[in-house]
Amino acid sequence: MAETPSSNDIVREENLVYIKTKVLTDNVMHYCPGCGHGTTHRLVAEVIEELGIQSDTIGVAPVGCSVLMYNYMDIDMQEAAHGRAPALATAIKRLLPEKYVFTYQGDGDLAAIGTAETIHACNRGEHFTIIFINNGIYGMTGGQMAPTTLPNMKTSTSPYGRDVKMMGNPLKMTELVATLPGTCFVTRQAVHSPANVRKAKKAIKKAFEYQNLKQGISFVEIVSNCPSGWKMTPLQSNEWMVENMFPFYPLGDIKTPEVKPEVQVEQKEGDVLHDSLNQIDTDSKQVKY
Ligand SMILES: Cc1ncc(C[n+]2csc(CCOP(=O)(O)OP(=O)(O)O)c2C)c(N)n1
Ligand code: SF4
Ligand SMILES: [Mg+2]
Repeated sequence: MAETPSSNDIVREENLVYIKTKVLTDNVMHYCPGCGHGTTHRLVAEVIEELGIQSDTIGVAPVGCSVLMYNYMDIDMQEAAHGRAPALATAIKRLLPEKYVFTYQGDGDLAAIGTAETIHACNRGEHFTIIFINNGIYGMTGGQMAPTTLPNMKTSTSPYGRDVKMMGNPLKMTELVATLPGTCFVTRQAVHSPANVRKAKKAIKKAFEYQNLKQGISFVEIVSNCPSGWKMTPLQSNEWMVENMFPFYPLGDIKTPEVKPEVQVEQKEGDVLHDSLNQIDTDSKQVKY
């Protein structure tokens, strides 16, 4: 009878299919099982590693479930007061324009308390990236209704469902910022399936690369789940998200930049970042407003 292989037979370099990026620390993330925050952190970290910008990137963490993001990313990060991340990122990018600067914000942070900061930073055309995690709820504080909560969606403060007559309509921040002249790349992605994870990573990478164009904010919404706040298993929450969130928040690019020859980055030999920037597909249709 053949011997059962031991773990030493299997755990070998040639059998490796995945290595955790060194831009993520070894700290165990506190997120609930199945939550999209963890996957999105990984994608941001992988993009930073692939672009070779670990020591040139400064992130701004929000208030919300991802408040401790700086514990998980091995890069310089700053914590902002609730909703104020775009204001802080503005200061950082203006003082250190050679750095890659991003904010990472939930929907309560970005679309409720930080609406003004978000809209004004996008309208001014600051040159940083916003990663926006839209799970339609205030996850951290117990699942209260957010501006992004869907019509009829039950939350702890709308237990009979969001009645739009009384509670107002959900706010589509991503479509809204796309109308502003200060945004250059606006896209909506998700991370619930391998195919979507790949697309989301590509979008995050482009968003970082577009900072070099100096044409304004690059804005990536990730439609995400909150299994705990939605009171579902991770699997149920992903199915619910596909059935209910995606029709209201459709995935795809909303605005892509026109790459003008005069702002194209000068190519340096062996420069991975600039190589990939100049390969960016600029044929995608630009939405005009
Ligand atoms: C000025 C202020 N108001 C309210 C709070 C309470 N608070 C902390 S996190 C949060 C909601 C976060 O929701 P979201 O941004 O959607 O992040 P999620 O937890 O869903 O990822 C609120 C209201 C606070 N910390 N500061
Ligand atoms: S409460 Fe929701 S958003 Fe927060 S970690 Fe848990 S699943 Fe994620
Ligand atoms: Mg939220």
